[in-house]
Amino acid sequence: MRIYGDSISGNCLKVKWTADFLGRAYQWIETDVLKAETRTPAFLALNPAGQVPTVILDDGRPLAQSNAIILHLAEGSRLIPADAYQRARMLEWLFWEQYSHEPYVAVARFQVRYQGKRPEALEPRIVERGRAALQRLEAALAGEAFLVAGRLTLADISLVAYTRVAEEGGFRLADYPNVQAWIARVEQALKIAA
Ligand SMILES: N[C@@H](CCC(=O)N[C@@H](CS)C(=O)NCC(=O)O)C(=O)O
Repeated sequence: MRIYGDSISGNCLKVKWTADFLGRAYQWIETDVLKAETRTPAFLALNPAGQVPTVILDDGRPLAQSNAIILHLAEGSRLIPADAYQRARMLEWLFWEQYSHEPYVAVARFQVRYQGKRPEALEPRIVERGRAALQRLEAALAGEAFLVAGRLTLADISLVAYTRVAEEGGFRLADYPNVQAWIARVEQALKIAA
């Protein structure tokens, strides 16, 4: 499998961590978003949306969208609950991540860390919704080690990607102690450096 990804992107790291956790062989092709390497004719032929992560499976078929990719890689593994309700709860988090978390927490981080914006200059709506997303995680993790079924699933991998670097977007993780403890647990389970 070939993974086209940018190492600064949480969406791309979700794919790398899932492949590493499951012991899947892959070739990582660093694709620099800041240099518009996702917008070249060659890349657009792989993914017309012009975005990483994009993978080319061993049989040559392409697949994009981080959460779709990790679902495909983890099919049949312990990262997806066998129980239908728990699996649906995991999917609930994955859809929420893309609509209510990533657009605020990741966008704030991109603007501050990579576009040089001061956190005070961020659009208030981004900050408010980012904080609301972190607060929702904080509440969900009260008394829980992981988001679903009491163990590591794709919900944790997807949501930890941008949550663990939220401070780069001006958010204060110290305000969310359950989230901080969960980040450490997920990083340990995935064997990724804190
Ligand atoms: N919803 C997509 C988002 C993908 C995305 O926004 N990728 C960014 C990097 S994090 C990108 O490729 N941006 C480059 C561009 O749009 O040209 C996913 O989860 O994979």
